[in-house]
Formats: sequence, structure tokens, C-alpha cells
Amino acid sequence: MSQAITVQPGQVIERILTLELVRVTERAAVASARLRGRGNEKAADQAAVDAMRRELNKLPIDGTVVIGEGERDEAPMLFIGERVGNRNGVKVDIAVDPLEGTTLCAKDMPGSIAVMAMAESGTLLAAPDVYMQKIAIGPGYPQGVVDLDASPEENLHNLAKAKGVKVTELTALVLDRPRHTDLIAAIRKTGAGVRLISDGDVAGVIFTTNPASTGIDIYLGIGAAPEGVLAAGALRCIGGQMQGRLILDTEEKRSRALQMGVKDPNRKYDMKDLASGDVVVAATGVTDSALTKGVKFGKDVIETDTVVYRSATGTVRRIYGEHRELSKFHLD
Ligand code: VTB
Repeated sequence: MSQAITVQPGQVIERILTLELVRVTERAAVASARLRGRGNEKAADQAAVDAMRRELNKLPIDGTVVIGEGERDEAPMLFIGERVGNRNGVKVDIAVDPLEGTTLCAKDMPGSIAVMAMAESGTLLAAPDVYMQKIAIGPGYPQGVVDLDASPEENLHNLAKAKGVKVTELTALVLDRPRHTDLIAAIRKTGAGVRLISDGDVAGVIFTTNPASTGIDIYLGIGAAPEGVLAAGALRCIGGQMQGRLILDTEEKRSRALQMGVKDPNRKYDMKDLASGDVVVAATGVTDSALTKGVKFGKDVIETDTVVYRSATGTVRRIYGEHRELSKFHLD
């Protein structure tokens, strides 16, 4: 008889679910990877959503989507508030970005991933689909060395001092958007470098956790709020610091946010406010990136590359998958 796996008190997310998450992101990645380079962002996203939802509903969880494809009326699937799982299990929050970097996938460019997080119920910020101002650095620095409300100059100088390098040796990662013109100029004025990305700031934030390999010391700028929560979940597992503030610049956005429980529209969220409990995050590559390789389609085998993070232990696993039951994948 197989031995039962004991769940430690306080460990709400059973470790067995860590692997289950990998299955979910693998399937979403394979489904959208079939549509790489086809120029159809919507179709690629829909394929990822369908596959992710199908797999999620097989899991022994009672899940609620808190970060999803949108609000109920506009998103047919994986909308905020949707219940997922077979309901026979632990109550959890689910955050999904079935295809992060839809444009990258549609253009077959590097950096698109299928990503999701599962957390203790009530511990992920239910963020509306608005922008978020974000700052993130990796582990190993004193708490508060950078701050969302400090200038880019101050942040870079403080970070350089804490790292024991010259500011000219730092590189910041920023989304390539007109809204960042001043930010980019301010960073460059310090002598630091700027790496621009066209999309994919979940991975962008994660890159700060390993500057030796990615070359990225700090993430700065404005991206999407749901991606901010997913990134904070991953950072909680690996270590690092992150802050975010929702950009609620219209009455409509403020009232939508209020409905989702955001009482103070100017609140500065810390990493632990964005993801406060036990969390597991998985990401599978759709196209190649510094985080994971993209899906490879062979004659008899489909290969996937996944990274999965678990906050309870800080474990990071890289899972290379060879999938042989191809008939199952034809569903996608
Ligand atoms: C970023 C990026 C995402 O949204 O969060 C971005 O990392 C922000 O929105 O991959 P804009 O494109 O409007 O600047 C994505 O591009 C996709 O959601």
C-alpha cells in the first residue's frame, strides 16, 4: 500500500499540487504553441485558456479565479470569480495568465509563457485589469533599499551601493512603451543600462532574482496589474522585494477596483500584500526565453520546459517534459 503524504500544519497547499500545476501550464503552453507565428493573438490565447481550464477542472481543489482573463461579462472563460477544480479539496485562490505575451506568440518571438499561481484562499490580491506601477529586485539586499516612491536615480544609486558595484554596472528592465520615455531617460542619465522588452513582464520581474545569469538587476515601470500579482507570487518563493501601486486614474476604474475590495486607490502594495500566503507558481515556455525553452513538436514526442516555484520551502524545480500520448494533446 502506498504511504499517505502528510501535510504539515499550516501548509495549506499540499506539495503534491505543485506537480499538478505543471500539468496545467504544460497543456496551455502546448495548445498555444501550435499557433505560434500565425499572427492570431486571440486564437492563441483562446487555445491556452481552453486547455488551462480543462486541466484546472481535473484538480482536487475548490478554486476561485482571482486573477483571470477579465471580468465575467467580457471573458467567456477563466473570468474573475469563476470556480475551478473538482470542488473536492482545499479552498484556493487561482491566478492565471494562460498566454502571457500573446503578441510574442503570434509573432513567434521569444518570451511567451503559460503561467499560473495557486495560493491559500484569500491571499492573492484580487487586482482589476488596470495598470500597475512596479518596482522589483532580487534577493540578498537589505529591506527597503529601493522604493516605489523614490526617484529612479535614488533607487539605482542605493541598489548599486548595496550590491557593492558602480551604478554604471547595473541594468534595469523596462517595458518598451512611450509612457516610459522619461523613466528610461532618467535611468540612462545615471549611467545604468536599460534593457527594453516589448511584452512579458512576469518573466521580466523574475529575471531580477538571478542577475548573474539574466543580467537584470531591477525591474521598473508600468505594466499590467494581474501580471504584477503573478510576478509577486513567484518572487515570494524565490526571495526578493517588490512593490506595486494600481493606476486608478478614472472614476470608472476606481469604482471597479472598489467593487473588488480595493478601498484605498493610492495604496502602495508590498510583495506580501500582493501575495500574502502559501503560494505555488508554474510557468511553461511557449516560445524560448531566458526563463524556459519553448514547446518543441517532434514526430512522436512533444517536449515542454517548465519552472515551478513553491513558497513553503523556496524550492525551484525545472521540469522537462516528454509527452508521448499525443492523441490526448490533439484535443488542444
Ligand atoms: C505588460 C506585459 C504583458 O501587458 O504587463 C503589458 O508584460 C502592459 O500593458 O505581456 P500594455 O501592453 O498596454 O502596455 C502585456 O503586454 C500583455 O498583457
